[in-house]
Amino acid sequence: MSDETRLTGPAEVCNTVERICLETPLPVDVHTHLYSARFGDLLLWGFDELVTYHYLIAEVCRTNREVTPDGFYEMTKTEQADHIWQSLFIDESPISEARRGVLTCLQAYGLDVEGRSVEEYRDFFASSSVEEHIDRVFEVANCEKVVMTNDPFDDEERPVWDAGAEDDPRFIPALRIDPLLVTWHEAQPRLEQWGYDVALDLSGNTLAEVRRFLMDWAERMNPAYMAASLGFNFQYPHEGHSSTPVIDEAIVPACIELDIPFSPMIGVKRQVNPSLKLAGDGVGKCDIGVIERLCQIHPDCKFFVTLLSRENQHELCVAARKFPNLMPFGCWWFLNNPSIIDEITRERLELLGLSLVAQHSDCRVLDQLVYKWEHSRRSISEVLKDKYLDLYRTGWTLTVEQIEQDVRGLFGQNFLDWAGL
Ligand code: HDL
Ligand code: ZN
Repeated sequence: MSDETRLTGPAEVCNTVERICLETPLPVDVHTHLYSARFGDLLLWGFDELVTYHYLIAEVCRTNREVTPDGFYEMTKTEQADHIWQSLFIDESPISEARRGVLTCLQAYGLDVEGRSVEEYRDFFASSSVEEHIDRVFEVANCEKVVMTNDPFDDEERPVWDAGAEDDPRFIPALRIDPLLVTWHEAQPRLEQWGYDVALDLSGNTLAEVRRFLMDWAERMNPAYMAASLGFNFQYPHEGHSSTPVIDEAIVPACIELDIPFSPMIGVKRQVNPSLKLAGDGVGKCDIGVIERLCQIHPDCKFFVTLLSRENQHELCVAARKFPNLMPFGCWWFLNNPSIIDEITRERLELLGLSLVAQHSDCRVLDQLVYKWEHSRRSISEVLKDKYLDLYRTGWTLTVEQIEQDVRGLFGQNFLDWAGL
């Protein structure tokens, strides 16, 4: 402790915590939908992609009811962006989190937000190559690495993996396997087509072959974890449903053999409004018992979990107290808003201390790495100020170095250490 920098006084505690939260390099953003440059158009970036983010599509379809969702999707990307910009930014204050985020990005790039010139914004992005812009975004966001979402069932993505492994160390693969658990009836014929001896009724060698499929893709991708987004009503165990033996006999054994976590992300209520397409999903409260039973039945498997319902987040904290193989992460999707990040981060620190990953961005557009983390850093900073002040008031000695270590952990180092990466 002798050569560490002790904090003396509440103001210094608060100022130091804020500085560290805003300036700590992000070790890893543990869940995104970003891709490295080699994936081509799968990587979304630039003004029009920012403004047509599916969160903003949902907002424009409720705000400007003169254009129906069908009418919106008939527009070109540029027309969609112009429509959203006019309806959600010019016609009314862009006060929602997803709207404010676009402006945070423009400001971070040094663009004239007050000028409101879409032409200037489009020209800015057009003047960079994707490689240049990736470098810029990682620098502005002060981010070291992101975890992708890589789907072997995606016909656009699979050929990129056929061409070789990921070679940009900033982009860590994650093996996304929803179809194995959610739409087995669609996954089975595709696995068969790819040479795996699998039957719809899971008979014969099916579960060993699913495990071989997972091991083959793990060989190709070297994923940080295996993930699946599961509905709010997902059951485990689920009597008579294919998902349970697929988990028990294929996914979990493969994760244990690979020594990587399985990441069930639970709570989506799919397509509550199908006309909104990707923007049409809702949220439902899941049975936390699914997570408890996974952790209890498979104590040798690591479970890296985020849940979509606000109520489930508190239950997840309690479950994590019971199972050391359970690591909660992020304020996912509809939870990724300052008011809820605040609540979730407080209850996590109060119940778990620092053994968690406070946030992920879920970015679909490269530029969101800038705003989602700028916003989250500030939200988390406000919580940590209170928590470290509480500690300070007990007479506990606080040091800059300890807080730096704590924050780096919360921002993703805890995942890298826990997953052995
Ligand atoms: O399933 C997921 O990973 C979700 O994050 C969905 O992609 C969702 O559409 C999303 O983008 N949430 O932020
Ligand atoms: Zn996601």
